[in-house]
Amino acid sequence: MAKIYKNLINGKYVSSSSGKTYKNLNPANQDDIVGIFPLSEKSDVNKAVVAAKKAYEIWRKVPAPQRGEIIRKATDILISRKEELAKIMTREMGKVLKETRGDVQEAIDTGLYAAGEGRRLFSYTVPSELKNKMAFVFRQPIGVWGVISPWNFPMAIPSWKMFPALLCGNTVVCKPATYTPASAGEFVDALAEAGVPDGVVNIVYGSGGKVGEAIINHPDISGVTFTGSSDVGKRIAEVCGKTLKRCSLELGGKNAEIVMDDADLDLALEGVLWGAFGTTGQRCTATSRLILHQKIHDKFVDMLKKRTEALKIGNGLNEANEVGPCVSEDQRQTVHEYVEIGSKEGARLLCGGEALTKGKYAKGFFYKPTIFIGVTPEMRIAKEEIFGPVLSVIKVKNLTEAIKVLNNTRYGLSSSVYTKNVNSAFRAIEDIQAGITYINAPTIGAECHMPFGGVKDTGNGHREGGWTVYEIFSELKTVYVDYSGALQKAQIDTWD
Ligand code: UN1
Repeated sequence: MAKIYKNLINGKYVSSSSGKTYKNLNPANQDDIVGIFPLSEKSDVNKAVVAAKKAYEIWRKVPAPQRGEIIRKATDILISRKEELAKIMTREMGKVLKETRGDVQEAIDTGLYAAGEGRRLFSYTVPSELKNKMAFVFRQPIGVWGVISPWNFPMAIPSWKMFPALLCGNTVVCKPATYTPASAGEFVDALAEAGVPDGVVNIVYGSGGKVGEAIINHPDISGVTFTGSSDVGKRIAEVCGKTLKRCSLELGGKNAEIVMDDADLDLALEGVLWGAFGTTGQRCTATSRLILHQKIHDKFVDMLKKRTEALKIGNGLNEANEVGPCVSEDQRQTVHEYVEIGSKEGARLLCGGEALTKGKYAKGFFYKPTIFIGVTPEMRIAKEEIFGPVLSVIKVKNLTEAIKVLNNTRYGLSSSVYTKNVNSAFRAIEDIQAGITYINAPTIGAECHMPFGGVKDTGNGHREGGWTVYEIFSELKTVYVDYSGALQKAQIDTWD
């Protein structure tokens, strides 16, 4: 029997107002029903926002260390349920167990950091320009946040957003991706079980068109945090811009790995396999382009082909498999469309390029890991985000050209350079337009206590993760305390 999930509104588990539901199916096996979820509408969002607004008045007054303590308890619950949660996630999203364990672990790490942040939330105390006067700044919450999260990191990303938002004293209304509602649901359950007061965390399941739109347009939502495509991000920014809502966006990527002629090729090979085909290429940090120095190009391509063709594809619940399915038939079709585009553009298919539809693959959305060689920087497969197991290989003459090619996209999230030359490494660090640069490591694998985000169309300047995410979810209050007993005029009076 599939588990029946309900919206969590004001501490109560409730059906959608229409009573409608939808089934969440396993992308590796469409016979497996992961859960049944409410298909909600605007009226459900309205109820959740009323609850969150009311709860905000209580929650914002709870001292941050105590908010942190509840977050720590929720994290303990995630720790104790890690294996079970990873299995649910593999069933609903498709990525292999090793990776879904990592996803839950990322939520755990984020929770532990947030719990500790309850005793920090540092700000500034600075000298005043006048005598007998103190000046300091502290952090306050903002209000009710709409949290709209993607399907590729079904628990990690909701945790990146909700743990810090809550720690700062905000309340939230969360809409998880329709493909992966269970992981977010389990995450919210852990918070409820840990003792978050009613209404502080609400979850409303349903489509972006109905639930997402209702959230971003609601006048009592003070901020929206979204991870997903740049096109949807632009729409959200537009709506938030009209009412001056806070808005943090984590959007697309077209990340590249550069391999120089002096690189450790075996190491670079492991990096590109993991970066390009881990999570079936469905990460915003995925290695989608491989920029090879001409001297090692042919050798590296041979090495890569051999290993890529040997990757084990299949249901992620089987520990032997390395690459799971695409999340949906739509996603698989998008991948295939890009493969057709690449072929038409004149790139050469090195391997893959087709869906796996027979035998043990028949009930899922599997696609062969695919590599194009002979890609030129102007081709669409070199510039557009595909979000699937497709790697475009571009040959270059030197580092200058490699960096130029790497920067030739509207995105700028992650990047990677394999070289043993320290000068090349530092030049690349300085000149690559991306929020994250790895040296001798793949484009994926960001650690949750470090700032995460990108430049150009990858976002709107915010950084999740680490200490920087607390900037997103808090407002600064500047305070002057004048204890001189006299009127002192800044900029006019002097110290004597
Ligand atoms: C994403 O793909 O949206 O660095 C996030 C990584 C992960 C997070 C990816 N820790 O690949």
